[in-house]
Amino acid sequence: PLQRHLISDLPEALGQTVTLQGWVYSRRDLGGIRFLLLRDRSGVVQCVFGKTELPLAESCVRVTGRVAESPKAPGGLEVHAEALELITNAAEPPPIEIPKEAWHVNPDTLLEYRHVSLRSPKARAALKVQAELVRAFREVLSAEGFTEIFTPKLVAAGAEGGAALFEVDYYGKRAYLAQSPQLYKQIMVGVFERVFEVAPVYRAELSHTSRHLSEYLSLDVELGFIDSDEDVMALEERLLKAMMRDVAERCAPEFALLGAAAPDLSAPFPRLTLLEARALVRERYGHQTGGKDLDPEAERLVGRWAKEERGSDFVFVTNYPQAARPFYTYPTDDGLTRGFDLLFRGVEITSGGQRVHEYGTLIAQLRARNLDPEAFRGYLEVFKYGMPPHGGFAIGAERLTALLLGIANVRFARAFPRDGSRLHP
Ligand code: AMO
Repeated sequence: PLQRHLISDLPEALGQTVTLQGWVYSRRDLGGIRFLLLRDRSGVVQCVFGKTELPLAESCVRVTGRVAESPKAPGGLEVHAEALELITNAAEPPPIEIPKEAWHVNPDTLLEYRHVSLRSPKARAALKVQAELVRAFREVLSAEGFTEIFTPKLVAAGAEGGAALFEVDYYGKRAYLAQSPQLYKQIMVGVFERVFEVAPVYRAELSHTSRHLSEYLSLDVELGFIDSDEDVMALEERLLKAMMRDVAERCAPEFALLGAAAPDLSAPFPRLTLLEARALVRERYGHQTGGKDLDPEAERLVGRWAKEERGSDFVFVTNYPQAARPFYTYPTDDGLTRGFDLLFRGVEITSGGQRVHEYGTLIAQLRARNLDPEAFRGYLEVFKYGMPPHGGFAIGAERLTALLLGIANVRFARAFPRDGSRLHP
């Protein structure tokens, strides 16, 4: 079999003849000498040719040559090519040129040609970091006794109230794409006590914001036998700190490429009740918030306070009013709930809280919201058979990734984003 080197291994192969495989990143003709920039999964290297005909950008090639030092080449190395083999010829030049540095085309064009623009080192770095975040999520939770679950995405009823549903024709009946695994992850607490899921969820969001997708990756957690939402927040803080530390270490090259700063994790995540948060943004920053929730500007200001006063990139906002939370949220006597949000760098990345675990209360909560208990039959039944006090949360993976890496729009933290106007590629 062919002894193939990766570009990242070349520093150890100085003076040796190696065979590389990858894509033609770019080519340059200087008359008697021709340069081919080769890209593989591990990096980029300059290959130097004589009069050889070089294939179109993005063709797949195999290059054999000797590794030499070259202070002027990217990475300080180049390959003096002896042979070039075409593996797959690019049929035509790519619709947009993949740049070495920043893109100079508008973001919509990048998304239109996402199948090609994804090959740029920065686009790839963002998805790589996301993959590592998800891996760390699984590892940390598995080590704490959680079991991974896989719940249906075709469902009979929505769980999240506010958010709009995508309807599907299900053998002549009406079904929906799941907005969240909420009801199923609760049922699964009755099976495993501690569960998590990594899966896409669907929100028919027509609003064009930089933080909403129609399909996003939800990192869901649910655990039983808790005392209150305090246990849930403690778990999430532990989890996120471990994920962030792990990923900052493993993905140091990606962070450097993207100019991203790892968050400061030394301080505990501060907590404010929603009422305190409202008062804070009003009194400290003169911002008036209406509505049931914090608006994006209020979130930004609460995030700023957490950073300036508590040295934290994260802040929990707790005790949301009942009117602002779905029916499954644990209500307290004061009209509030044990439901919380977590903000990261001034943007909500999580909703979570303690849930109702008592059958009668659940029925009352549904009725109070004019929801038909019949639509939730399968879910409700399980509350007759011993559900422990439980709670959990969901992290939006694209928001987490984008905020961590300083990416301004969640669309660029998903390989093929879906939104109100995009179903291709
Ligand atoms: P919620 O609806 O707040 O809560 O969603 C949880 C988190 O998911 C992310 N998110 C989104 N990301 C991208 N595009 C969207 N349209 C979008 N909508 C939400 C956010 C948000 O904080 N079942 C509850 C969670 C729970 O209580 O366990 C739920 O789905 O980061």
